[in-house]
Amino acid sequence: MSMTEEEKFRFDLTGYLIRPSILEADEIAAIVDQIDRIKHDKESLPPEQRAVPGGASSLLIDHPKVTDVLHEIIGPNVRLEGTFCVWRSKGEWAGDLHGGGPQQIDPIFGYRCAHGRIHAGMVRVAFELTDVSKEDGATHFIPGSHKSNFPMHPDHMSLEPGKRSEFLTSYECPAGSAIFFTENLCHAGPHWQRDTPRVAVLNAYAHLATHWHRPTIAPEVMAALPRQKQAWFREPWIADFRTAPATHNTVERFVESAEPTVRLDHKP
Ligand SMILES: O=C(O)CCC(=O)C(=O)O
Ligand SMILES: [Fe+2]
Repeated sequence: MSMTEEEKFRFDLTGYLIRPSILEADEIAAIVDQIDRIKHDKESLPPEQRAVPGGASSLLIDHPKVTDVLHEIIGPNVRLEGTFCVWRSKGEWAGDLHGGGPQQIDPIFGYRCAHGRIHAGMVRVAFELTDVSKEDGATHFIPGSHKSNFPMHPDHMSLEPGKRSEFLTSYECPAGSAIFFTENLCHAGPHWQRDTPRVAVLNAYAHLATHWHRPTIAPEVMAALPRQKQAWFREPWIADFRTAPATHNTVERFVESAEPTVRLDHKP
């Protein structure tokens, strides 16, 4: 299932896109259980499942209904370069509005569309693992701000009730939905409003040639992933010119090699 023309139009116009209900009920339950244990009872999990993207959540690395969108809006060569999970209780939040405007997160991670193709530098995918309503306080967006020609105006940067931009919006979706957004879109993770927690996994994908987040995945988590999933964390390079013709850093080449993923032994 590739991206429809309507989905492309929508993503380009607004900077985000929802694919509802891409996960099955048993998949959702397994990932929710894993995140519950990660946050509240880590020791009950084997070491390789004590963080995303290990264990049940590894399903999300390369879910086909996500990868086909990424290949359309980033390009054929994509890496997964950062991931985290949330168990957000009422009143907790991730932060203020950020991104948006002409400067973009950095030009190399910028949002472009040329000759009918979208080239988004960095794309976040939020996997919502509970039903979400617009009032709950999931990720909020200023639609269109990813290609705004003027810097974000202070009048549109508040999350305070009564002071919010008329353009600020969020989404409603069933559990198991994926929300894609370019990191250049002005967005925020506001205070969670619901009595039951927001349970979600947020992955950041980027072009194979770039690297924004320093890798922080635990080596034991990475080592336990199948080679095909490890390939999403391969080193950020395109071509090796020591061979003729040049060797390209494809998934197939990585899978057949004994090469490690990106270095993971950094201390903060
Ligand atoms: O937690 C959220 O809802 C948004 C977090 C955020 O800013 C991001 O994922 O880039
Ligand atoms: Fe963000």
